[in-house]
This record gives sequence, structure tokens and C-alpha cells, in this order.
Amino acid sequence: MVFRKLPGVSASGMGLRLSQKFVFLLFLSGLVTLCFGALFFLPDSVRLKRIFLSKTETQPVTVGSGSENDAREHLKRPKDQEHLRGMTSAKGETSTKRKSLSRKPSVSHEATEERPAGGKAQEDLTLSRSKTESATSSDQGANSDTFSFVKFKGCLLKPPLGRDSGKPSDPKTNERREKVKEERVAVCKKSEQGAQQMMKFAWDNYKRYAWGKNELRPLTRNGHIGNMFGGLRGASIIDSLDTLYIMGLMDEYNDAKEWVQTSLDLNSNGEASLFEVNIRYVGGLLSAYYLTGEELFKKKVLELGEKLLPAFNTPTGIPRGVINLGSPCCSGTSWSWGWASAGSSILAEFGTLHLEFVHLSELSNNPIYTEKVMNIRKLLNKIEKPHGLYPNFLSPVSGNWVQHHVSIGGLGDSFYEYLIKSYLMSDKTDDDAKKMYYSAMEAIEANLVQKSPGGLTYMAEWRGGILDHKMGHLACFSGGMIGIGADDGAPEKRQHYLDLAAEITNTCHESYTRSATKLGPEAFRFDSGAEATATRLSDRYYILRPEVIESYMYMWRLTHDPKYREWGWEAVEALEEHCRVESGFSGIRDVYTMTVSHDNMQQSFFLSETLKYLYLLFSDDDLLPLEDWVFNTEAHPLPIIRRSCLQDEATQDKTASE
Ligand code: DMJ
Repeated sequence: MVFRKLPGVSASGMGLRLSQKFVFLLFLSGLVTLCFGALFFLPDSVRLKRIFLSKTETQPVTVGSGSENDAREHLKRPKDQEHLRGMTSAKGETSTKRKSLSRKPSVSHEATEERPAGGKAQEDLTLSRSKTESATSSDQGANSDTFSFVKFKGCLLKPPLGRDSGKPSDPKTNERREKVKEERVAVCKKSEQGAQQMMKFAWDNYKRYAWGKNELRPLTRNGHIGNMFGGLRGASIIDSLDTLYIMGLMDEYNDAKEWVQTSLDLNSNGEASLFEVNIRYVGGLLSAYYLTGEELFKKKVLELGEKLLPAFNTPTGIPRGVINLGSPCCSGTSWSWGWASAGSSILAEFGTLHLEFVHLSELSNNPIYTEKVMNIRKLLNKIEKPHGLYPNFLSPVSGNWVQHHVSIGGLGDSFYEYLIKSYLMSDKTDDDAKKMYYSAMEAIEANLVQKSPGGLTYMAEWRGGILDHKMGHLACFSGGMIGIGADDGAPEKRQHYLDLAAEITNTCHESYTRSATKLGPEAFRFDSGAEATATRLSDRYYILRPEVIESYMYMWRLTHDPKYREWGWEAVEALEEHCRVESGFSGIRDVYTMTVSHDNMQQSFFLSETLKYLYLLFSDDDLLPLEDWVFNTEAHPLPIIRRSCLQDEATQDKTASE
């Protein structure tokens, strides 16, 4: 730049007029500011930048603001972070992986249309799935306060779908797995329908006859809406998203996704169960998001989560069971179930929100969801528990127990499940949940666990001190639950818990083998000479429930005892023989008779849970590894939150750039 000499003014500073000096200084300071500002635009690796800018300025902001962390006091730092190092081996590796992922072009779902077949199937599958995953290319949270999907993926120990989508090396097991998923294995007894196997058959019929409704009525070939979800629709679609995805049924997954995009209406008027909407819709959308990174699912689940909050507006903060999500007149009003005594709320309902709500806070960066469920826990911790047990009914007004009925089956079940899973999902930092779970287990063992004269271990129900020697099908999830909790209690009790888990699972298997159809009844008894059989007509039905198979799956993963896969296969054969009808799968009214009567309902949890657990049972353990995922009570996988890793990510970024 050339400065022209002004007439009559010497070039020396002394010769300049005051106003000229001022202009010159202004120009100089502008130049300095410009040069310094330009530093921000240099790549991270340029030395000058590192000299001039402090550490904090170069680090991207991570998930979890101060206030959010306050609300998550229970999520303390893990005791041992060594395993996280293994995950990222060289710190730069994570960062590089992340960068290359985010460079992928954003491809919409038409890229996933090819369905794999034959030998190249797995390769194609991975490809088509990864194209779907590229929806994350514009990772909105990568450098902001919002959730970063890419960072989250970097904190998983293993790839969610395993090396080869969980394909087992043993051909017989692989054949069984294929049968649970779709076609190709002609072992079906009803040969006409044999071309299409379980998940694909169930899904195709739902799509054909009940698309957009909540469930399929497979005999009458129409849709069912019911009254559990208020005005919400498409329960089978939301419940199937993750199952379709992990099975690699990508055309079907894309149809489901498109329905969510175009037709899922969350402003529906009607009486919805807070619990059911949470475990199926919130759980289903969360899993779909965490598996695929599709922003659509995140957007929808956050919208829905917000609509659930008014249910907590009670004197104690214990939510009521029913909520209206809909029209401007009634949105957010909530009330208790008419059948629940004295306007009470139900333990298994308000106690089965924790996993999903913690993830809602994670995704929204809003602590309110975690606060709501922590408040429930606080109250439960405070009140007196008869013999250390948690009764099933609690008043949301007074915060007191309403009756002394205790059950690990219906009305109580998933409350216990969510205690141990909250602990596991917090990367084993949520010590309150841990304490509550193991002391509840002690009380259950002292008061409910029984041995029958024939040597079967079971969980009785407790009515104010009197035992009812009955175990519900629902209670059969507890084999798996006790199994996954075995490692983290007192070390000397590890084997004891594994044995108890195996015994309960065995009893539930007995309830299946002792029926004519080899499917288990809704409830079985251990009195008046009965051993794991239903004695009442009203308990003889089977509605495609998953709990027994769920325990097989966990016990297989924990022990690798082949009997669990054999038991799972027995269930597949029984389902095929008795529950498969021309246009889908149906529950049956009496498991003890071979001339079955169908109930004309393909429950959405059949697609979400029963078939998913069967598929996982016949897959390698690296498909949704338990080191990274916990399943919500509707079998929707949610990732373990590795707080320290999410925070360390920023450091990794910086180190990588040096
Ligand atoms: C599912 O919706 C869930 O597993 C719930 O926790 C209990 N009942 C059904 C399946 O039986």
C-alpha cells in the first residue's frame, strides 16, 4: 500500500495534524483487528492459531450444559474409563472416523431401496444401511450445545450391528434366524404361506390390511385402533422401525419411515396411556433415531416428549396414568385410570419412564425430563416400604401407597426392570438406581420367591402379607432381568443371581412345555396340585407376548448354553403352528387345546419384542451388544450414556488437530 505525501505536510509524525494522526491510528488499529480475526479462519493445525487462542476457544462445545448436568447429579463419572480408551484406540482415530462419516453425501432413502439377496446379502445390507446413516452427514450438534449424533456414535464401544449384522457362523442357527426374519427357509407347515416368514409376513399383512392403524386383525383382515394410545395411530409401525432396521428389511423400514414423515400426527385427541405411549412411541422413535441418525425421528420424539409433561402436574409430581395429547381444548389434561383404586397411579406405569426420559433430556439438552423422573425416584426412596417391598398402587395426591399388592408381574414388573437398566444405561454411575434395585431384589427374594413341591422356582404375588401362588407370563421377563443384574450386586451373590435367573427362566419354559400347544398361558399357578399350569379358564390365553423369549435371549447371551436357542426354536415352531393364520399372526384363547381359537389380534409388541428377541437369540452377540445398549421394556434399544466420553470428545478433537 502506498501513502501519498499530502502537500505541506511532512511525513514525520510530528508534522501531521491532529485529525490526520487520528485517521492514521484508526486505520492501523483496524488492520491489527483484521489480522487477528483472520486467525479464527485458519485450520486447527496452524501453529499461530495454537499460540494465540486459548484451549477453550478451539474446543467444540459438547452435550450437557451446566444446568443439565445439575439435573443429572446421579450420572457421575464412571469409576474406570480405561475401556473407553480401547474404543478410540488412538484418539485421532475417532476424530478421523467422525470426519469421514460427516463428509458422506446426504442420501435420501431411495438409496436404500435395493434388498440384499444371496451371498452378497450382508455386504449389500451394510451398504444400504450406511447410506441411510449418511443422513447424519449434517450433524447439527457437532459444534454446538445440541446433541451430536456423530459424537454419540464415537462413544459406542462396538458397531451397533456387529461385524456382519450379527450373522451367526453356524448354518443351522443362521437358517433359524432367517426364518424369524423373512423368506427362503421352507420349514413352515402351512406350505402356501411358507414363502414368507415371520417378521416379513407379519409386516406385509399389517401393511396390506391395516396400514396406519395401531394393530392388524389378521382374521378379519382389517385394522384395530383400540384405546391405549388416545388418538395416536400407527403403533405397529413405530414399534417395528428398529426391528426392520436391524433385520435389514430396508424397503419395509423406508415405508415405515415415510409414514412417520407424512402421517404420524401427534396432536391427536383422546385418552392415551402415558406408559404405553412412552414405551412404544417414545421408545420406538428414540431407538430409530439412535440406530439411523435420521433427524426426523429426533424431531418427532422431542415433540411427543413435550406433550407428555402435563401428566406430571400433580401435587406430588407422580404422573397420572392417562393423558390427552390432542386438541387445543384438552391438550395436556390427565387423569387416573377408572379401574385403579382411589385415583391411584400404577407402579409399573410411573416407574417405567426413566430410560426414555433421560434420553429425552439428552437429545433436547433440556433437563426437565430427567428432573421429572428423578422426582418420582426421590419420592419412592422417601416413603416407607412394607417389608422393603414396593406396592403396585400409589396416590399421586398424597404420595402414599393405596393398597398392599406387590407383584413382579403385571402392575409392578417394569419398575424393577428400569431400576437395573437405569444403572446400566448410566454407564454404571447411577448409584441410587443400583441401591434401589438390589434392596428391592432382597425384599423380593425374602418375600416372593418360592420353590414348588416339584422343585420349580417361581415369583408369587403378595397381598398384604398373604401369598398368592401365581406367576403371570409378564413376570417371566424377570429371568433376563436378574441375569443382567448378576454382575453388579455383591460379588459373592453373582452366581446366586445367575442361578436364580436360570431357575426362573426354566420355570417359564416349563409353563410352555406343559401346554398342548407349547405356548405358555397368561398366568400359571403352584397350588391345588398345579405346577406351572393355568387352573382358571380365564388365564389360559396367549397373546403373542415376548417375556419368556426375552429371558431366553438374555440367558443365551450370558451363558451361551445352547438349550436357550433350542427353547427359542420350540417357541418359533409353536408360533408357526398355532398363531400363524392366513393374514398374519394371532393370539390364541387356550394354550391347552390343539383346536385353537384365535383372538384375531396381532399385537404391536409381537413385531417389536417377540420377533426381535428371537432374531437376537439366533444372532451373534455383536448385534446390539449389551456393552452398549439397554432395551426398554418394549425391546427398543437405547444406548448407554457415556458421559465422560461425550465430554472427552472435545479433548480428542483438539488432540487430533495438533
Ligand atoms: C409390552 O408392551 C411390554 O413388554 C410391557 O412392559 C409389558 N407388556 C407388553 C408385552 O407383553
